[in-house]
Amino acid sequence: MYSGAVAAAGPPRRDFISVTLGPEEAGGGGGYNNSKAWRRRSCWRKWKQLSRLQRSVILFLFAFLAVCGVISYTSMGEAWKSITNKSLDEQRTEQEINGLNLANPAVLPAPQKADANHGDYPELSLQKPPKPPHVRRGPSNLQIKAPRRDMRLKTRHDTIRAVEELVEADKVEKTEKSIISWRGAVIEPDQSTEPPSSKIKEPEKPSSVEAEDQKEPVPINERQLAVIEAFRHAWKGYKDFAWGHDELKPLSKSYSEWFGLGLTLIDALDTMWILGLKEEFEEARKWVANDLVFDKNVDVNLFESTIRILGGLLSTYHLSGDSLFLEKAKDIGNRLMPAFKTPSKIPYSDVNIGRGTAHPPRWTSDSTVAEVTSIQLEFRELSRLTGDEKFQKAVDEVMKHVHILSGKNDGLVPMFINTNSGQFTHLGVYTLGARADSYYEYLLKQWIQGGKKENELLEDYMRAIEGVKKHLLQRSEPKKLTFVGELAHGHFSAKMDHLVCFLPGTLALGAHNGLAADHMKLAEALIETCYQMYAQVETGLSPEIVHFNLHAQKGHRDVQIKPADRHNLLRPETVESLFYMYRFTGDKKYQDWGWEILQNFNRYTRVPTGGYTSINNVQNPSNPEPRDKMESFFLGETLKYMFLLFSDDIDLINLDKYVFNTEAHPLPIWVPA
Ligand code: DMJ
Repeated sequence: MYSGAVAAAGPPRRDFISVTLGPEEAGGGGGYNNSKAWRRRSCWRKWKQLSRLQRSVILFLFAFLAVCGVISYTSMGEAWKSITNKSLDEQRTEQEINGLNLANPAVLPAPQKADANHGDYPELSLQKPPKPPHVRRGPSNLQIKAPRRDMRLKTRHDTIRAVEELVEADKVEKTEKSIISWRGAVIEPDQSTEPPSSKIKEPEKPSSVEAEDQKEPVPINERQLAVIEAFRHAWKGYKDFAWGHDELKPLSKSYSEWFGLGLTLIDALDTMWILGLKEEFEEARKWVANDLVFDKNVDVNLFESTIRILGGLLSTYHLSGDSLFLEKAKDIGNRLMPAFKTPSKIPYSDVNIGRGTAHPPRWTSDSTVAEVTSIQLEFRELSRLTGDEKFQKAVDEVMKHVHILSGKNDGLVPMFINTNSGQFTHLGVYTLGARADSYYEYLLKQWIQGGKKENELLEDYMRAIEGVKKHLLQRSEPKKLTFVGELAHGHFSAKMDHLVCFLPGTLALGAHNGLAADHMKLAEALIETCYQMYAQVETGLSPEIVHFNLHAQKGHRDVQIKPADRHNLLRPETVESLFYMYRFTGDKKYQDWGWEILQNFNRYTRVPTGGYTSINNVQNPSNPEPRDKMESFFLGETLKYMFLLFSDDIDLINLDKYVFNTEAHPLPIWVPA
């Protein structure tokens, strides 16, 4: 209790404070006076009446409240500043860091699950990207809040600086995470993927970087660097003379159009991602965002645009997590759908993507079997991502139809199918080369994509490989190379397209997935043959087609080449198979063979001013007769498989998580092994 009387007698020492406004005090010896001077005097008097301890306690309380005020003001102020002062550009950059969909990002959008949604993935705090020593570990939201004890001692300026440092450190950490996702393509396909029948309606977030998969990046080796150099050289030519067009003509320093859709650029997107070519990727992404328009009155080939454009966009979406690519994939996917409006539901070969009309080639109502049965991986994936079953339904129907169709020979299919009747045509000719090749490849790969449940696909694949063994396998002289020939109306021909060299890789992939071990033996024999198709030729490059020697003749090699077949289009099939063989066996000879091939591409097909060219004559090292064309698959497939072949990192597109489409675009396996 405090009273004016006690106060007048001199303040006793008290250990507590109590303020009572009694009547005498209200009067205060002069009655109530509300003037400022009276109030000031009265306060001052009361202050003087307090004990030293009481004054110290009050002063301490004020000081404490003041420090708290400063702390909350500074942190609120920072937050407020970031909300109100942030320019649009800054906000866009931040959204991009978080993996949101925006056109023209300043930096490559980081994969969504790597950097975004920290709250959803608390395990991300366990990741171990290398950090500068001053950066704290732990979730970024914790890092920004400095411990109160430290903060209390800081002046306002110090406090702001400390917060800035921590925000800066958080930014560094984010940047480093995205760098890791560049090197070694550690983005993993979504582990919880499901076949589209049980579909989710929202587009799925494509990539997840699991904490345990955040390994240290595997350093790039010399051979991989050589591939990067080759890619850059090819890209320079494309950029300088053909930017935004379908194909580079490196000698005439111009371009050719096929569909007018920037085919090379789209085909090369995921290669750039895998090779870690960030700047090139960003530039290409800008083109896709600003200039890639599908609303065009143009006829495109259903198969080619599916495997190159749709496949390229889908895989780039999965690797980068950037939804721009999914939007574009949906757009082209929808525009290709009119192809399936045929009497038999076997699609037409050509679609006008602007008009929404489709038709067969002018001279026939047939489609080729490989074309209608090698678009499934892409359309099935599009269904899974969009939740729209129409894409998968259309392509599954084709497979079901072909599954029961008569006209096969021990699982081997003819090359043509009629879009009206749905029947095979030109019966009696069987090849694993042009027009049938990827039918076999996609039987196995769809089975893998769908989690190895679709038994009809597996049955057809196994039966076909038995058919190959029974009807198409032979051995050459003098080296006794095992090769895959052709059968025409009961007559065997020792002709083998370079295209058939996809087969060793596919067989090895099947064996890796638990199929017969003798498939691997066959793969080993066939890849040796494919290598010899290069090694036995003067330039060390394979021709388009070879004929194998069946009878030992002095001075004759196994590989014979006809004048019409001696061109090389920079095709990928052999390096593709070398890649699979190296992945599954670890035998370095496959890398060495690939290295020889790369050097020969550099020797005979490289154009000094930029780009690589197809050649007309692999038998003439002094004049291989450049053709003046760089096919889009050189960047989409050949160089990508080279880079992967030379890598010792099995997580660089892990084959238990991804399946490559026939244009080398990796798509996720729905239920990974
Ligand atoms: C590519 O477009 C694909 O690999 C297709 O399956 C076959 N032809 C070329 C490459 O040779």
